[in-house]
Amino acid sequence: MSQSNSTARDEIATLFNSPILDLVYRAATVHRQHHDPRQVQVCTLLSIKTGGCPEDCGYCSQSAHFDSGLERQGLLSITAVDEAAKQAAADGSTRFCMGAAWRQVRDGEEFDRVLEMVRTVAATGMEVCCTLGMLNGEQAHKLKEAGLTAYNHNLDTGENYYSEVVTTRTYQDRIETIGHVGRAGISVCCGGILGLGESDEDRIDLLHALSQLPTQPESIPVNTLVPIAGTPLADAEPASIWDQVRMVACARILFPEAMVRLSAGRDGLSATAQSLCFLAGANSIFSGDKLLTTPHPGADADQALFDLLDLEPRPSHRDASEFVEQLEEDIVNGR
Ligand code: SAM
Ligand code: DTB
Ligand code: SF4
Repeated sequence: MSQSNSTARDEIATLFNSPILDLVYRAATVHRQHHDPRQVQVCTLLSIKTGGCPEDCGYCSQSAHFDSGLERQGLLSITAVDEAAKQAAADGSTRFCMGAAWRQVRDGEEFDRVLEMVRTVAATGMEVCCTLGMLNGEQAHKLKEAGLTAYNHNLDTGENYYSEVVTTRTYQDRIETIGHVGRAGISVCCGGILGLGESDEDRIDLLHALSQLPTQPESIPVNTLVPIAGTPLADAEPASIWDQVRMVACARILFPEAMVRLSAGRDGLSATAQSLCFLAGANSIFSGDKLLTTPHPGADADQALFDLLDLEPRPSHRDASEFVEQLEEDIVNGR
């Protein structure tokens, strides 16, 4: 690690270890300088290919290495995706994310169908995100041409702890895919999971790794483990609400312009706990009563929460090209 990298990590560690109320206050201030705090983006997630994944991510219901009892589903039809996307747009979502339980994208009929799905969703006017596992530069360009806004590929945890959770790919594999995504002009959605048995040092490493990515993430999902029976992490010690608030606040301070997405694990959070996360800078949620495979609060509970807190669904985030322009402007101005 170079001197500047270790200095940056020290600064992140100091931030991470600051008293929680100071951290929330600072994050809330940054949040208000860069975003309208009343607006929370509502996104929809659709599993376009479910289960039977060759990877061994120890938290995942979809890995073929563990018996979670999940029913497998082959790649959906374009019609099914079109219907789900139109429904999501009608329900007020402004971002539609399609997830496939693949180790990597393979060229051929299925990838061509995914490209068509991207075109179909883009036609609704929503932002389009995909999470399909590893991909190469050419595949990233094809997705960009089809109209993809963002690609989700999480680092999940710190590099030192990663091999305790996943053995079928490396941290470097993840970073390479993210590099292809950024170079193709697709915005990077990259975050992690809390509650894998990781230490605070691993969480600081994750924040540091995010800050060192070849393209800065425009979107940072903060997931909390939804324990899945049959997986190695089924009985992991749950992350506390303070762990979640701390991670959200650090992400907000370190990435002021990014969307910080309160993602998996929201089903277990009270309205009070979620309010703290919004105060600390979370400004996006997934809607619906199911995430990819796990239960989620559902539209009625979310509407009640928005009413309670006087929140409103945020319109579409600017597109990737505007984001890249902003980054270039920031670099020129030394920000
Ligand atoms: N297969 C793709 C990949 O490897 O990137 C994408 C799908 S995967 C479900 C996307 C992310 O969901 C993972 O990186 C992880 O952070 C999160 N995730 C998966 N299972 C989870 C669980 N049980 N609880 C919380 N988050 C989970
Ligand atoms: C992300 O970081 N969180 C979302 C999205 N990316 C694809 C998915 C979470 C999946 C949670 C587990 C499940 O429902 O299977
Ligand atoms: Fe497969 Fe993604 Fe689940 Fe890992 S997280 S097992 S790559 S679907």
